[in-house]
Amino acid sequence: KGYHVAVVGATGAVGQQMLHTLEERNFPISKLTLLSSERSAGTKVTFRDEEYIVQVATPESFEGVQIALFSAGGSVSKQFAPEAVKRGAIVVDNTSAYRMDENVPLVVPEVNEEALKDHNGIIANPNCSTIQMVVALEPIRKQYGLNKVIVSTYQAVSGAGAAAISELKEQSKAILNGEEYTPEILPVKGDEQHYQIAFNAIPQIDKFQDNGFTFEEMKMINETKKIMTMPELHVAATCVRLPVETGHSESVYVEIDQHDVTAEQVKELLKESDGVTLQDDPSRQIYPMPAHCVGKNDVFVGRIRKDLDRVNGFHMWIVSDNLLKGAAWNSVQIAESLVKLQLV
Ligand code: 11C
Repeated sequence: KGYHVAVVGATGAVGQQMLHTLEERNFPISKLTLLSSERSAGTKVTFRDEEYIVQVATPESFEGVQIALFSAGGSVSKQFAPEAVKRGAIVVDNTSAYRMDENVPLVVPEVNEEALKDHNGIIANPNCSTIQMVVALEPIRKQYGLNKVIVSTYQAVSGAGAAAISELKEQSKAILNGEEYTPEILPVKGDEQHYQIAFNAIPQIDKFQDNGFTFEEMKMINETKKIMTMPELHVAATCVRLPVETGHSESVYVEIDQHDVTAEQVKELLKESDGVTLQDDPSRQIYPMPAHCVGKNDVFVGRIRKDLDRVNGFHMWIVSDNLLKGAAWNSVQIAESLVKLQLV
């Protein structure tokens, strides 16, 4: 017994992690269809010891598919997700194409699994930096109430895809060898200016919006409000790219509704929370770091401390593998929830 599953974008950084996660979780699959854009079609991929050839996605590719995991860019999702739904599939879309559509649930299972019940064929997987933050914020909101979130991110280049990883590696080598290197990809492929990422920090992820925030920052703001069903929540974000290959980090300041909570209580709460691993012991220099969270599904939280001036303010440091909980694992987890809730 199993499901006919399609992975769209099977050769990409996230697509590869999706296949790995489906294997690791032993997801019930009776048939697997691997799809991509024309550029990557024909690539051979091994899954559960069987070799598959990745096919070009067409509307007909989705005949008989029950669950389709999309991660091939927004335009591919716009073109093919409705075709998949028309043919009876449930789509879990890892792009930003449908996230703010009011008919599309935006789901992080630890936070709003129940929202899956309202799906109309498409379920959106949030942005990586949003997912890891809300996994840590939701237990705090439930226990103490939450009214303000200010976040600064320290994001890895793999969030910008495989080409950005190569750019970081090639550039680092060139600079260490004293050679010239012209940046071509970061911060944003289509933008006019490109800047060195090796040995640098770039305070721009995705394109600037008219309000002075970048699109990545607006994703964190709008998606957090939608996932937590808190349109009134005060959220602000500054997103920064660092020369880290994988693993996004975030410095998060929150204000809760209650005034008598201690940092120890917040630590105890997060220690018991689903999907969270607490790594917080300054006396032994224990705190999360991206290099240590790569390959792990959890969200790691540490450096929890009370603000010195605001009785309801707390600071914390949140780290997770952006390709796993930020993308592939959250998508597969949604698929597992669909099975558990008998929605597929
Ligand atoms: C980054 N967060 O790190 C982005 C990547 O909307 O799914 C994820 C883009 C998205 O560059």
